Amino acid sequence: MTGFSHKHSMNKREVLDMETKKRIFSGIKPSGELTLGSYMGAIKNWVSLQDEYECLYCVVDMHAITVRQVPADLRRRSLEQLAQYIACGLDPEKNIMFIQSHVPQHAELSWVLGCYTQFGELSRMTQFKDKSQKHADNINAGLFTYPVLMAADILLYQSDLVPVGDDQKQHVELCRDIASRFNFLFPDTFTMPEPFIPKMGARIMSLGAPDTKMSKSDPEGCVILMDKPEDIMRKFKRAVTDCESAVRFDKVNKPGISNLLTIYCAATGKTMEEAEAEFADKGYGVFKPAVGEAVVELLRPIREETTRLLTDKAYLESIYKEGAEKASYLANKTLRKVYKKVGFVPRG
Ligand code: ATP
Ligand code: LTN
Repeated sequence: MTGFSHKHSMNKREVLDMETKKRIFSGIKPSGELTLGSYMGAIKNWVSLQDEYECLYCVVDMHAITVRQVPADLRRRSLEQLAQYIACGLDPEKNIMFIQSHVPQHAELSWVLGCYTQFGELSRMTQFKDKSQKHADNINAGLFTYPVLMAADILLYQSDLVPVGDDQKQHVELCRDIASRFNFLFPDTFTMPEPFIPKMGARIMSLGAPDTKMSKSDPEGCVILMDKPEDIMRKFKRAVTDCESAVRFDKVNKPGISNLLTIYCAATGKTMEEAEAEFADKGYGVFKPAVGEAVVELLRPIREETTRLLTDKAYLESIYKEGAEKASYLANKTLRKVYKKVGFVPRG
């Protein structure tokens, strides 16, 4: 499946951009609804990088099946997630947006890289340890080799930068280890990628338990992008705080308030000093609803635009089809090089 005519789907500007701009790859798995955490930790950054870089943003559905999914839900969420990428401000004209399973080179490179990754390295991954505890009845091989597929995602496109939240740093570091091992054996194969982690919002914590990451699997502590305003307000009003009354950033002693301040700053664009000054003489009763309102206003246009886009399935299909074509063209260049280097006979 690797004879390509995809060059034809790229115009001159796109080809030029690919030759001059640095490359970005990132993805989110459609294993649940997108959260405020994934927006502030990842997507917000994607949007800010789209002009300066050549970006590929992916719906990583193959990663999603490392935990059990209901097939119809996975299909629906994959499309919804693509619509949400666009609603968050990613321009399909500027970025290559696609669905991972549409580009078979991800799985192909993943197999090769798996043969250059050690069992011990994968055993040390904290996400694997967490997920195996959470899904003790289904510790499958895919869950274990998950970071190898992620390394394939990144290296396939010779990516320079990988914008992710803090929890993914370890996976990007493993990807770098795999790339340098491979490059040592087979020089000049892969570009060495760097993680790009935001200063503000790298790790948004659960509203109910501010010592754990906000995650889609915790409905009350987590705000999802499609939440209605009244749900958002309820979640913020109930957010866990502490028994003081001062609104000040202190991660160790005031994790709940510090998390709310971080969310407030990321939602409004204010600095921490500005936010602290704004609420200096106000109690939590004023502060918590103010954070809720800032998030309601941030998410309102995203929710409305997602709903609108989902009524236009033909448009979404045209985006992911074109995205997969362009991605395949780029992916194939790397895959051919890798197959040659490891000693596979060319198909001719
Ligand atoms: P799960 O809990 O099922 O593993 P998740 O909620 O961590 O999923 P992903 O979809 O895997 O979400 O994450 C997508 C991106 O968003 C990643 O780059 C991740 O680092 C980032 N991200 C996710 N949750 C947060 C968070 N709470 N704070 C900051 N960034 C986050
Ligand atoms: N592992 C990531 C999702 C992911 C990803 C990637 C992120 C899969 N492939 C490539 C950046 C680059 C997660 O669990 N959030």
